[in-house]
Amino acid sequence: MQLSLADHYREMLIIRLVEEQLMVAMTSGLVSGSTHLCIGQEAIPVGACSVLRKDDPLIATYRGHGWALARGVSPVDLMAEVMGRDSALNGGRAGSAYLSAPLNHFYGENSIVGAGVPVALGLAIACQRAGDGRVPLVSIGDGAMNQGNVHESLNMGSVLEIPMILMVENNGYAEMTPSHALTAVPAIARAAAYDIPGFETDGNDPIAVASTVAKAREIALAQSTTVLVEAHTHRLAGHYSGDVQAYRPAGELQEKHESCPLARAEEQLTQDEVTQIRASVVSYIAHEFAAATQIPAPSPEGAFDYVFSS
Ligand SMILES: Cc1ncc(C[n+]2csc(CCOP(=O)(O)OP(=O)(O)O)c2C)c(N)n1
Repeated sequence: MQLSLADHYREMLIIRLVEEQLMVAMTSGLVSGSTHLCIGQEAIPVGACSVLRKDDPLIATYRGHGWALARGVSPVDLMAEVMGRDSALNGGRAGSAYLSAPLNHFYGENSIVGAGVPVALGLAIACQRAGDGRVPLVSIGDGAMNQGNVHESLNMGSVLEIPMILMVENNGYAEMTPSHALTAVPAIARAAAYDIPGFETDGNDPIAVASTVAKAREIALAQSTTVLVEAHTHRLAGHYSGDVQAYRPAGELQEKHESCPLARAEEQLTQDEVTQIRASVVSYIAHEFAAATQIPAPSPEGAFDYVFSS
C-alpha cells in the first residue's frame, strides 16, 4: 500500500529532527566520535522502506540513521546509541556509524566505503536459497561506485542472477570532492555495463523513490537479477560532524535547502497539515531525546560482553 505524502512527510521529519537534535547533543559534548548525517536525503530511506517487505534485509553506510529509523528503530534507541548509552540497540558499542537492528532486519551500517555491497550479496544468496521472496537492499553513496568490491558484487549478482537492489544515493559529493570530479560515468551507466536493469529516480521525492523501488523489487524477483537504482539528492550537512564545508560554492546550501524533500513536501501539503504534523513530531522527538538522556552509560564490567563467543 502506498503511503500518503503526509505520512512520508511525518517519517522524513522524524529523521530530520532526530539528526538536528543529535547536532545539538554533539555541541553539548554528549556524543563521542564523529557522526555522518543524512540531512537532505531523508526521502530515500522513507520512500524505499515504505514499499520493501519488513523482512527484506537492509544494509546502509555510515550515513544510515535514516535507514534505521525508516525501518522502525525508535528515536530513543537510536539517539541513546549515538550518545554511547546502554541502548536497546547495541548497548552503546556501535555508536553512530555502526549501529544495527537485527530484529528490524537492519543488518547495519558500515564505515568502509562500498563494503556493505558484498555483505548484501551474501544475504541475497541466502534469501534466494531460502526461496521466501525476500530481496535485500543495500544503500551506498555515488563515490562508493568506484570501489572494486562494488564492481565484483555487481558482476556476481548479474552472472549468478541474484535478486538484490543496489541503491546509490547520489548526493553530489564524495566526502569533500564533487561527484563530477571523481567519477567518469554516472552510477546508472554501470547497470548497462553489468547487464542488469537500472533506474534513476528523484531522491528528494519519497513517492518517486517508493514507486522506483517497488518496480526494482518486482523486477529483481521476476527476472532473478540484481537491480541498480540511482537516486539524485543532496547532502545538506557536512560530510561528517567536523566538516566546515569550505568546498561548497557560495549559495549552494541555500539553493539546495529550498528543494530538499521536506521543503518540497511542505509546498504540496496544506498549511494545516504541515503545522499539525510538525507540532506532533517536535514534541515526540523532544520526549524521545529526554528519555535517551536518562539511559545510563554501559557498565565497565560488561566491556567484554559480546566480544568472544562462548
Ligand atoms: C575503503 C574506504 N576508503 C576511504 C574511506 C574514507 N571515506 C569515508 S567516506 C568517503 C567518501 C564516500 O563518498 P560516497 O560514497 O559518495 O558517500 P557519501 O559520504 O557521500 O554518503 C571516503 C573516501 C573509507 N571510509 N573507506
